[in-house]
Amino acid sequence: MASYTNTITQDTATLDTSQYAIELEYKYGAHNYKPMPVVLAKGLGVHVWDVEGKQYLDFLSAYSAVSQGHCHPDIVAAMIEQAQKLTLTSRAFYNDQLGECEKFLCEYFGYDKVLMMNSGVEGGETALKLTRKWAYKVKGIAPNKAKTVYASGNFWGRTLAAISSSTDPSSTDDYGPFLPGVILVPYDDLNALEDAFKNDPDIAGFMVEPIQGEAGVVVPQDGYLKGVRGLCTKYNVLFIADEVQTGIGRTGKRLACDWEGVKPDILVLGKALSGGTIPVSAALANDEIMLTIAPGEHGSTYGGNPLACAVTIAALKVVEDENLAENAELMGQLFRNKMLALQKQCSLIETVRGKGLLNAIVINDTEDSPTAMKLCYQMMDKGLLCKPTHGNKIRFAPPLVINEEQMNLACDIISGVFLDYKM
Ligand code: IF1
Repeated sequence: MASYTNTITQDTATLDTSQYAIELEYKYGAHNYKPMPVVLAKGLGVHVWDVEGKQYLDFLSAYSAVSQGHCHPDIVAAMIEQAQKLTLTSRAFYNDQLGECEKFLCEYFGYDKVLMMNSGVEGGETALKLTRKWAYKVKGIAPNKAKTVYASGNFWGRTLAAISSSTDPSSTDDYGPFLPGVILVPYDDLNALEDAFKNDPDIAGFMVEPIQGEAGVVVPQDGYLKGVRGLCTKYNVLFIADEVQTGIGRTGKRLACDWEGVKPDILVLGKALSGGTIPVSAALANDEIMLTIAPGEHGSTYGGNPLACAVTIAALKVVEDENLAENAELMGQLFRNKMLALQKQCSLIETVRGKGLLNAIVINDTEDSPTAMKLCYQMMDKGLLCKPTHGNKIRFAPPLVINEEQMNLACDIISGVFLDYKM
């Protein structure tokens, strides 16, 4: 492990392997991230290894994309097999994988149709465009008047449409002007949502994360999603669930919406849809919504490419074959129980929260304090990788393939670091 430096200090040829990789990125890459100083070269299951060969438990799993574990053999095999046959045709022509994958996705998640894209933010953008088409063609909103509601603290990506609904200055500062037609309501507040719906007949959709990830794993009260479903139906507003982070077993069910037995009108998926191999996202909806978009009106060069399709089917089969949602629920309970026990001994911990294997510890300190980051550095030294979000919150989201022994070891590392920490 190398220390972090802000400048190129010496001839790169004399640096150790980690330091060299870090300085290369710093010199030639945009500075839009500030990674922790660990340079990873290999991954398998819940583990990753740095260039010096040190092993770590990965408790970030690429922001929940690597739910099936790093380099899952079934997913990699499907990827290699398809890569040797056909990778990309564009959507100017049919390919022999797309229909199979679309059928698989529709049957798996229970929708009439799916529209495949690449990154999560494109999935969200697709949902938003579908919402607008539906607003004009089905709901009957006057041209260019449609609005969409979001919850404050939301995160759905980095494009201008996505940050137009953001309440986080680090996402929005100096990027204006923003997309109009955005209404914000507090998260987990059904009264505020109903007030918004009641006061504006031009509202076409409400896009919401069933658990807010970026905001620090904010779990709404039981009944919130049911309430959202009820209000959206009552006011003829589309319920768009952003399950890019919470979907595909992460929270202990196939979808986080399944916890309350609700079905969104548009479901957005990404991340674990391809198990961390290549970017794949999707928006699913029934015909009344999906068929409002006609040929030529939306798409992407890579969306629905044969490689993505083969990988997606393999990645979802792994989730079923290995009962990853059930495992996430069991291992998540183990994690939270151990961390709640730790909290009794450790005043640093304000809150332990989460569902399945999407969890966070809120540190008893201000948002601008370096405590959470220092704790993460110490856990890294001890062989566990995780990262703070919004200063004083640490997210713990390992691959869903984690077993009890690995979880116990991780909890021992976390407990040791918290108990030894000196302010
Ligand atoms: C970054 C956090 C996670 C998402 C939800 C859509 C997207 C995301 C609920 C867009 C993406 C990311 C992207 C990553 C950091 C990250 C993140 F740290 F911001 F909070 F996961 F928790 N909906 N989340 O969480 O998906 O276009 O990125 O594929 O650095 O931006 P994408």
